[in-house]
Amino acid sequence: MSVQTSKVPCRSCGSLNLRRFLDLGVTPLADALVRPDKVGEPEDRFPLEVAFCPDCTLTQILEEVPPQKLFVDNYLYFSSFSDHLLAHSERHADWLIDARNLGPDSLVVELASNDGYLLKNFVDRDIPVLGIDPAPDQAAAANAAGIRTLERFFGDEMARELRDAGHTADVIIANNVLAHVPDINGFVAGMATLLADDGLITVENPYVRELVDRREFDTIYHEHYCYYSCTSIDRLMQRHGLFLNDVEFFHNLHGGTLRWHIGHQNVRTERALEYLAAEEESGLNHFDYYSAFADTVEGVRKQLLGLLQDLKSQGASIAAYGAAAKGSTLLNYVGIETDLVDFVVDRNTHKQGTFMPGTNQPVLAPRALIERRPDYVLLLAWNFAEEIMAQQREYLEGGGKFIVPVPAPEIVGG
Ligand code: JHZ
Repeated sequence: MSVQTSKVPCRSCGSLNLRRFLDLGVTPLADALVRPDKVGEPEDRFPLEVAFCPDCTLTQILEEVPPQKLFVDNYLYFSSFSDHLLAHSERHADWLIDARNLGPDSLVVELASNDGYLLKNFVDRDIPVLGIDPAPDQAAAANAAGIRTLERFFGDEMARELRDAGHTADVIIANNVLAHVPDINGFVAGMATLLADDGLITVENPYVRELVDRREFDTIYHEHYCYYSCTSIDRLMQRHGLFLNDVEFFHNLHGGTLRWHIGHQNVRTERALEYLAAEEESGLNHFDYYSAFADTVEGVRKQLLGLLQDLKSQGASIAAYGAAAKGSTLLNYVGIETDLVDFVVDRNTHKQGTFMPGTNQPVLAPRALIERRPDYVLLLAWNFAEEIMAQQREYLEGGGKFIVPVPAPEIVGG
């Protein structure tokens, strides 16, 4: 694989110096779970290659699948299926209400508000909200629950419409969405347009440092156009007159998540400065940090495939937990088909009855682990390991074992 590519411009700064460092093959779309009547039909597949921009430090994939295909047609991800995420979101809302003194005259806007899992905390306290999300079923679920939601893609044009209609946001929340946007400059320009002069934006996204250090290669898929650090966010925000003022880190959320506090004024905390300095010192802002990642990922692939093949040759039965997008990357990249893993369970009722993209395992309800008692369960949703293992006490107490695939395959329980 040649590392230099000049054809694709950086999504953030437009540089033509992107350097490729990882190729995960040509894979199906990670959330394109296959409906029973479509099994066996050809699936769309796209190259999945990752590159680093030496000019603004942003890591990104080179392929651009149209967002309509990813988030509107057949998008089954509902945020409300994790208790851990719901508890995290409630704490976030409580903190914002206190810190920003929010009340009946405030406006909280959430971009990619999904089924209203976060905004409901504000609605419960009579604080006006506006959710924006292009996914039809999720937006409908939010509206049905009384959480005002517009079924649209957000960008600067929409922000201007809202502003012209007299709306400005005291708080804008953008969790796990900035990675999902192809036109990040249009998106951030829109946030700047919509934010009140003294307003606060909080953005959450998995940390690219953890992706590399904790070998979370399976979080790479076509929905995630970009993989952020504080430095790449800072440069993106500054281009639109916004300032990165504070940084928080949540070790246990989606494999290590950053929350950035952003506003129109430059009031940078010591903590933000420390994060930026640490990124420079650790090398995260330079290509060398990423150059060995492809070998590392290939090592995990071989180890996991070898482990599953050994267990299978000893007569073990293996299932998987979590029809997650990251699960799809893992199964497809490692090459885990139905001869190794028989079925996948997931408690998202919208995903049950479908089949994993590319590898064809049926998605069943979690009770299948008790009914069928596989010897091992490959934990595809490893980011919720604690929550899932607590729920699966009966399976574990009956002698069942989990295989946690990253950072290195490990057998837990039994
Ligand atoms: P989950 C999602 O990624 C989607 P995914 C998205 N692309 C993104 O950016 C990241 O999150 C951050 C199920 N589950 O959320 C629910 C159980 O069955 O980790 C999900 O289908 N039982 C927006 O899809 C899946 O597992 C449980 O107890 O890779 C987890 O998917 C819990 C907690 C979850 O990631």
